[in-house]
Amino acid sequence: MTSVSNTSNQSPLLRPLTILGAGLSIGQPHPGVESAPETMRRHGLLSVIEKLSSWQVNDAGDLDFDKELPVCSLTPGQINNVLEAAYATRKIADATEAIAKRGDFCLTLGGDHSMAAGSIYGLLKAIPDLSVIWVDAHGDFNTPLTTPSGNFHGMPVAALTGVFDLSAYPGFEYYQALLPPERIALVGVRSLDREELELLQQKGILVFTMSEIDRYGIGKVMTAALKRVNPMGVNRLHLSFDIDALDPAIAPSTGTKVPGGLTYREAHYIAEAMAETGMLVSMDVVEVNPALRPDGSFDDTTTADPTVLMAIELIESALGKRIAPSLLIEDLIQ
Ligand SMILES: [Mn+2]
Repeated sequence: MTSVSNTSNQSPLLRPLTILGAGLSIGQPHPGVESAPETMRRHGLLSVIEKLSSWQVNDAGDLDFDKELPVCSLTPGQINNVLEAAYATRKIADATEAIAKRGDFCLTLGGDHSMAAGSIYGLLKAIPDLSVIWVDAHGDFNTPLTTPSGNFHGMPVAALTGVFDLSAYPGFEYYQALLPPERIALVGVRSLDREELELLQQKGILVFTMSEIDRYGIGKVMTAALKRVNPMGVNRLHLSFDIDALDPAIAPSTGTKVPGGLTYREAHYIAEAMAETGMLVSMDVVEVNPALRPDGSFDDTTTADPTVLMAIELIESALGKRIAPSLLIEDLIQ
């Protein structure tokens, strides 16, 4: 941890929330994604959350993943940087477990999406009934045997649900798959490898692709996804939000762009629907890469990166920001 600060006065009316920077980048090939947590802070993330007047914000700073590790021998199939991934995953998991055990909302900022193999693993150790909505252009359901690239950010859902045994890989001996497949649903997907799709179907993991969103609308899709992962309405919820779920036209600074993504409002609706459950206890925001700015510049002091601003706005929606309360309208519509 590089810094610890408590930026608001303690109040019994405010819910505690801890921001954890997990700028992991070894799960994919593009440098820059590690700088997202600091860039989001510089663009006012903390004050934006405090303005919601619901949260007592604590910033746990950024985890440090630098460690001398031996060069790893070949593993069955391929996980690139496997020892670094194992070390970082454990560090992230220990941090999120501690935050959740304190009872804080845990907001983890990536980093690439491989960090969620750690964040959600740690959260599940503290909150065994946690259910997950995974918003993503991709399935993130490859295994070391099916991956075309060896990039760990394409495997976290498979690791979490135990479709392959991550603990068999060097450094990951500690790891356990703690997430039952029926407690995760994927939303916004539009790019799946063939074997990834077969494995998702075998495991019975529900995938709400962009087609379902086109056909039924995001409202019905979120109702169905939440019903699937939380049928009795009693489970606590985690939102893992990959910024590449949004259409690249509105969130271009990310490493693995796929056309035909979520609109601005669809993305916000997902975050709002999660907040409205009253059960959301944690969130990851990942794959924001400020080094991949649409204009090719690295200077974010003169013009703000639209993708960074989008990520901050989505966090606001997930933490309760509303255009207006909709309670009276709901009575009329139903
Ligand atoms: Mn992802």
